[in-house]
This record gives sequence, structure tokens and C-alpha cells, in this order.
Amino acid sequence: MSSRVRRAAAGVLIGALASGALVMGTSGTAEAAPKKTLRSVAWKQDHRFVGVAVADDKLSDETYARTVAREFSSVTPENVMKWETIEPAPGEFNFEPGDRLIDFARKNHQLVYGHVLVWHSQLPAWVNEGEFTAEELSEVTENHITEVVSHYKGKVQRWDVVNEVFNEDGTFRETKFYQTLGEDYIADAFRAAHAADPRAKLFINDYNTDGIGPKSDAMYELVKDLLADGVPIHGVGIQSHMILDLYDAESYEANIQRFADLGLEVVITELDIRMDMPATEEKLAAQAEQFRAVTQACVNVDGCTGITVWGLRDSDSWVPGWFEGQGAPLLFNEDYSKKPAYYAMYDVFKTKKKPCWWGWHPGRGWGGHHGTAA
Ligand code: 9MR
Repeated sequence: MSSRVRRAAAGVLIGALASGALVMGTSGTAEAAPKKTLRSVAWKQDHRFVGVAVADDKLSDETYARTVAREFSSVTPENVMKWETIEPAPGEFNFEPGDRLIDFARKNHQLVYGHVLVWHSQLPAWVNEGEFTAEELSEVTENHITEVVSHYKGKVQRWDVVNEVFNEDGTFRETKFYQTLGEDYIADAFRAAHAADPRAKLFINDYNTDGIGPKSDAMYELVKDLLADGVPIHGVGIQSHMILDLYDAESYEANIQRFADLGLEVVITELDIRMDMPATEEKLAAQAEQFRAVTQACVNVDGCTGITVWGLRDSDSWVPGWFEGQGAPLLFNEDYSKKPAYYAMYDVFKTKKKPCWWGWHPGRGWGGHHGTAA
């Protein structure tokens, strides 16, 4: 593609993302209801995407679909691109539910964040319990990645290539892949994904890597090594499944910044903030402040390109099913009304934090930049 064509294509994408606001109009019933949408303020003010994990079985619900389309500029399939769904039997691929989401995203001018190629969980028994030599498992994995990424070539802009490879202490998790192939399975997965779609941005993703600590340190060392070895890795996903009031803003931002400083993109990939139920007004207000702080941390770091929340409404969340007595971790109530957390995120995006200076810059010519007027 010529650079002119590429620029034109980028222009279309930018226009499409921004157009969320035009399509959508007003929403919400609260007194302070913003006139715009989350996706439009995030994109227009900050050039960041706001994503949501989408449950395939809910897309047929009109209000659910309308809210996902209106408020978000990126979608992540919550489950349907995982190995057990997409390749349930050797070489048998089930792309239909994933295709449905791709189609939805295209109609609504949304990005797609692919989730996930290599993960120890939601792995079909034929892989997890299969008796493979290293060579065989390597081939099975490469084939899986090649088929899935090729199928979605040009339609999925970012992929979680490997997910949750670490234990809490920063050692490698003893998965089928690690036990059979050793650490090399990680670099190999990135190489296979890159070969299948050289333009897709490839991510490593994990939870409890939100602040600086043994697990995020291990992630940092690993990605540094991968970069030094020329492995095609482009980003780090910080899942950010959080607990109300357990948050260290400084550490969170410093962590995002150090990955960005390596030249990598950072995406907050699975944000939710759970609390002990019942959810009181006070807790919901505190939760909003934590959403505000997380959003602000991303906005403060140039390399942090987007935030995805892990589900639309509290009633869609994985949390109550996994943590007894906990819940209410997202931005919308079951009746699709917006929670204080929604307004907090909106507020950060709509407030431009850094001045943008336009003018002549010695050595760079005309243009704008953030920060001080130098
Ligand atoms: O939200 C997903 C839930 O519906 C599934 O049952 C669960 C199975 O492990 O996975 C959930 O999503 C996970 C994501 O794929 C990876 N990071 C942790 C997420 C929450 O468990």
C-alpha cells in the first residue's frame, strides 16, 4: 500500500471512530447526563479507544447491542475466540461467533481486540490432556495461531497472543505449553501470529500486574528480552481486575510508564473493580474515584492507547460467579443506567489535561505537541 493510501485509510478510521458521537446522540437519564458518549470523548479529546468485553449470547438483545455500539469504540470477544470455542477439535475451526462480533464491529465502526491465542484456561481437552511430544505440540500451537490470525487478518487490530504466563511470584506458570515446550513457546507464538498478520499489534496480557511488584517485574524482564531478541511484540495488556480501595495510583502509573518507555503500547485490557455486596452509594462513589484514577493514569502516559472494561453491566460480569458476595464491578446497571463510575471515566476523557502547543518547532517544522511550549 502506498503511503498516500495508508494515510487515507488512517483518515477513514479516525473519522469512523470519531463518528460514534454523531451516530449516537444523547443518552442517560441522570441529571448530569453528558451529551456525548464515552467513545466520542475518549477519541476526540484523547485519541484513546474505550472497549468492552462482549458476550456473544447477549448481542441479540437490542438494548445491549445498542449500548455497546453507542458507548464503545472497541470490542473484545469475552469468550468466543478462546481455543475451546474456536478450535474445539483438532483442525476443526468454529469461526461463526467470532465472525458475528467482527461484523457487529464493522457496522459500528469499532476496533476489535482479539482474545486470546495461547492460554492455559478454556483450552480444549484434546490439547490440555493430549499426549504430545514437544514437536507435536509446537505444530498444533503454530497451526492454531496461523489459522485463527489468518482468518481474522485485517479485521482484528490487536491480539492477546499469550495470556497469564506468570505465577504471582513471577516464575513461569506450569502450563501444558510451558511444561512441554519451555519458555520458547512465548516467542514462537508471537512469531507465528506476526507471520499470519504482519500488521496486527501483538500483546502479552496478564492480571495482578497492575502495580510494580514481582509479577509485573517478571513481565517487564520478559518483554525486554523478547524485544532484544527481535521478537515481534508490540504491546502489554494490563488486565486490571481490581478490588475496591486496593489501589496504588503511583505504582499503577509508574508501571504503565515503564512498559511504554520500552516503546511498547500499553492497553488496560480487562478493567473491573469489584466490591463486597451490597453496593451502597458510598461504595459506588469510591468505585467511581478508582475508575477515575485508573483512567487518569492511562491518559497521563502517551503509550497507553486504550481501556477496555470487562463486561457491559454489573449483571454481565464474571465476578459474582467467581467471588462469593462480591460484585458491581462495571460501568452500567442491569437496566442500562449509568453508574457513577461511568461519569468518572467520561469526565477524565472530556477534560484535556495537557495543553497542546501549535507552532514552528526548530528541526520539526509546523506542528503540535503536548507539554510545555518549547
Ligand atoms: O469473563 C470470562 C468468563 O465468562 C469465563 O467464564 C472465564 C473463564 O476463565 O473467563 C473470563 O474472562 C477471563 C479472561 O478471558 C482472561 N482474564 C481473566 C478473565 C476473568 O476470569
